Amino acid sequence: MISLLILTVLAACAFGEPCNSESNSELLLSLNKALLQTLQTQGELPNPSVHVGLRLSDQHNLSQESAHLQRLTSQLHSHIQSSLSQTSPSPGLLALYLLALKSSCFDLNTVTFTVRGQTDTLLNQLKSTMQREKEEISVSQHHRPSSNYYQYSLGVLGLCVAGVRVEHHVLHKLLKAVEQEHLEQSTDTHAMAGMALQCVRDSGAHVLKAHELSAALRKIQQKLLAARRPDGHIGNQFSTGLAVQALLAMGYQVSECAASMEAMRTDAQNSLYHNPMALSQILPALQLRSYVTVRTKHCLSQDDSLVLDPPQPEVELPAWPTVLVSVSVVSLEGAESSYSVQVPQGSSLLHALEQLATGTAAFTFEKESSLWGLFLSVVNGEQARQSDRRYWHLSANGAALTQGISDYKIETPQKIVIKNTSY
Ligand code: B12
Ligand SMILES: *[C@@H]1O[C@H](CO)[C@@H](O)[C@H](O)[C@H]1NC(C)=O
Repeated sequence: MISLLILTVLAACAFGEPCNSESNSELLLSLNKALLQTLQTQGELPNPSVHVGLRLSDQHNLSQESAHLQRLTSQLHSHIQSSLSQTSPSPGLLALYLLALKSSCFDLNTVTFTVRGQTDTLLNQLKSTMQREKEEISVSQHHRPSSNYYQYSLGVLGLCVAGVRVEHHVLHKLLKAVEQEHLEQSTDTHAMAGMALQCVRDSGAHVLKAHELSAALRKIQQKLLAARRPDGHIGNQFSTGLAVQALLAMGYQVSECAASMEAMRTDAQNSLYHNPMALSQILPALQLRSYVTVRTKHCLSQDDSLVLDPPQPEVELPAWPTVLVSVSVVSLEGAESSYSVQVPQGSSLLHALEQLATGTAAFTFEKESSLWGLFLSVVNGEQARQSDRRYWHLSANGAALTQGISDYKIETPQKIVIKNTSY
């Protein structure tokens, strides 16, 4: 007994103070400020996920949040408006927009789009997009929506937090997909599906489906718990936030000192979460909160104390030594082309690819912007298209990258493989 006690004390000393609430709140404050700071450097489009992250936080800067809300209802709104009249709209983006508005207690009934002379509310647009996605699942060979199950789940969550009863068949398709394991083998997707289904259950709108709902939720919880890694992450560093959010929403006890929470705090201390999307998904989890709470969010007596730190003076970086990066491109037919390039240590993969394209006529690439940053879409003139369920998969020394081309940094000599892959 005594030796056990000594061991425990020794272990606590060896790992430092494992869960210090004072330094935790300091870390939360700095992440909250970092997320607010991203509003300053946003690209052309305001990011609805960032808005949700800010709104679910304890501390606020209300004037900056309302200025951002304004940008969402003008710039993001017109972006979605034009996508509605051209391509099939992304249910995930519609839902994120809705979540952002709802998290600011904005009156959803006043939000409308006019497509080919027809005016309809955001809610109705999301409903009809989900109907189309539901039909796509029925007819598609692999039982998949035309977007993905992550977005399908976001769509269900969006309708649910808006207080709309999710159409029976739309819900049923998600329940079936969970049961028959048609969801992508992704922790993020299971987490989002879990939040969507938990929201539906909390809203009490589908009493007839209670059994199926419980079974699906149990299965998702099992999947999330099975994805826990020895280092505390659930899935990888960028899915842990959503996974913790989902577990919390499902009523699973996640304590302040849980391994998953410690893992995210360690990542944050190592400045891993500078991507605004990553920050926006992690921050609610670190405050033991989930997207499902948007459904019952009130905007009364809010804190208004968050002030940005003065900008840090730019530090002159020393000239880094260069490292050799070899890049192999594997085309659709399986043909491999290899190149190499020297870049300063710490360069992004994007920078390496740009250097390569400048020096090597045979290598070209194109990128598209998304909420996560730049997505590599075309290499050597070959497009890996989402409509064909293909993409350019990235790996370094045989391990899949967990970041995209603009975030991934080259620290050591390595072999990057860019492979046209189906999913
Ligand atoms: C579905 C999905 C994919 C699909 C997207 C196509 C589709 N229609 O299904 C595919 C399989 C193509 C994909 C690819 C990759 N993905 Co992905 N993906 C997701 C997932 C599960 C959902 C995205 C979504 O639909 N969001 C909803 C809509 C509304 O938001 P959106 O931003 O407009 O969505 C688009 C972009 O997110 C884009 N996209 C998807 N993944 C990535 C990754 C990066 C780095 C970028 C810039 C864009 C991007 O595709 C979405 C649909 O068009 C997220 C999970 C999450 N937590 O967000 C991971 C996620 C975004 N992906 C991730 C990664 C790492 C990748 C890859 C780099 C993996 C690799 N080793 O190659 C590649 C991208 C490589 C490239 N060519 O640039 C990470 C990003 C982490 C980070 N810090 O950047 C996430 C968070 C998963 C994770 N936990 O690791 N992905
Ligand atoms: C909100 O942020 C702005 C810009 O950093 C700052 O000037 C303002 O004082 C902040 N508001 C509050 C209430 O702290």
